[in-house]
Amino acid sequence: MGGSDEYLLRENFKMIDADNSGIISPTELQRALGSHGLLFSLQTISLLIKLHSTRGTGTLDFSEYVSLNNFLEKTQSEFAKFDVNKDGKLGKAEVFRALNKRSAKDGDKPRALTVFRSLLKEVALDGPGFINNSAVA
Ligand SMILES: [Ca+2]
Repeated sequence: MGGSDEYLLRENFKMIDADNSGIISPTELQRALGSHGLLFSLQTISLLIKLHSTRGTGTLDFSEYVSLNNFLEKTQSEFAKFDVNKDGKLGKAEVFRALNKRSAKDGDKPRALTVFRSLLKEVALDGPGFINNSAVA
């Protein structure tokens, strides 16, 4: 990660941290992702946070946010690979294929897989799609 990336990440962190508390709460993260068209339930948001919160508080400090951001970028590029008809959304068949492929991967933590599944289900079946390149950054 270069210096300017860290600068951008810090700016993003500040924007998401709406009440300037220095940590990102589940509702702050939900609102931030929602403003990019990524509408997740608080339940999925909490799973996402739990997966990356090394302090186990249910909130994200800056370094935990960086880890979440990397996860989302990786997930997004994986989603894009499964978007076979390139319509920017994952249909049910594409989701099914994605889940099967991911399940077969070695070394995947069960918790990461659970979160990946929740994300896929929500964006693919209810949401507007996850493939917009500007969605995460
Ligand atoms: Ca906050």
